[in-house]
Amino acid sequence: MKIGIVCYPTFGGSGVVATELGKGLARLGHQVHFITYSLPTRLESFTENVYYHEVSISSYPLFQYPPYELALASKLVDVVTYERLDVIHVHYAIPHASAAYMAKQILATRGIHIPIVTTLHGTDITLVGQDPSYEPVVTFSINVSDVVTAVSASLRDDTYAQFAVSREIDVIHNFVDLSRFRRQQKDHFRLAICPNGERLLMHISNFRKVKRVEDILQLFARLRPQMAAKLLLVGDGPERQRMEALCRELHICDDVRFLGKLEAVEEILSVADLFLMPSEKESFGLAALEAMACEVPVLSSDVGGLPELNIHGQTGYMAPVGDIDALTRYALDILDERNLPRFKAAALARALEFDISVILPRYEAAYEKALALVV
Ligand code: GMT
Repeated sequence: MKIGIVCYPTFGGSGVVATELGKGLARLGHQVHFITYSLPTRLESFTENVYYHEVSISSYPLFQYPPYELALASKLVDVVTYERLDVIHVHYAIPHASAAYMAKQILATRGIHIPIVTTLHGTDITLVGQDPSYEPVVTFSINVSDVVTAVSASLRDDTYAQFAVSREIDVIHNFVDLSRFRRQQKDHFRLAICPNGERLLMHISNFRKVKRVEDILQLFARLRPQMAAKLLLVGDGPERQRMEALCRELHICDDVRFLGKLEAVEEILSVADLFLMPSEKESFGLAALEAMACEVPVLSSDVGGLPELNIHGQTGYMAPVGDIDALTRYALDILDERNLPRFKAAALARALEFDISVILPRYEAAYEKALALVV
């Protein structure tokens, strides 16, 4: 099959899922064409059956906002026509689903009929999509997509609850490639960060407000006097500077390191004892799954799709959003040497259920279903 994939190419779960999916499909022999405004972060090297088409946006003094959606639709028309794609798969509804719909209409006038599969990822539904400046277009483009998938049952239910959508939405959980994400021997990393055998807590995100990084710092400030520990914060984003200031206020700078963006997160995850995800909203929590694949238990909030991944008391714990006392108590429990090995083993066992080999056939089935609708 020839599949066009549209996604955000930057650091962020939806782009990671789209890119790993495309690479996985290519390994199975499908031809995959990525159509984005820059090279997706995880599409680092040449891969057989993978093609990349850059959406170029020409500017003009009249445009305060260059119309990206039109440039994307035009590029889709071009790639579908000349590469003879069978299906377009868009990740994150805004503005990809509506751009794909426009391309589909233009192609139909040329006698080319192509189905659109839309995957909803999270804030396109739970946050941005509900803004009145986008809502009518999001609702429409979900309704006119040929197949719609959501990355958790929680996100599917949110879509039904918050939009005038009654069509079928298939749940296809996110996945991890366990041949890449697995615990590696990185003793030198570990020694450099925790020279005296301290426990290592870790967080990876885009440092948006919704990730509640301040809860992690508050938790760590309470845990630190009770346990020798270090905290590694990986990633960057709008909240980072405020969080650095909070570290100073809480007097925990000596034990906290901000690493910034990293490509090979599986290497750093390999030395962690606990992954923290206290988010206010989280449709799935891909970074938590990647941590579990590296045998790292997860302490998360109990919102959105997190209960579909993190098993309370087994693979880690979940606490209500903002409940720092509970988070601290649970962190101490997981990190207790009598408990840690059991949590680590359960985290890996759970991750195996979300291996790419389990989930990828579900996307292939979604494409078949979409194709059957247009022929
Ligand atoms: O949250 C965002 O800002 C968008 C998106 C992204 O691109 O990172 O994240 C969402 O999609 C991920 C992949 O499906 C999910 O694992 C994340 O839980 C989800 N983020 C939220 O729901 C906040």
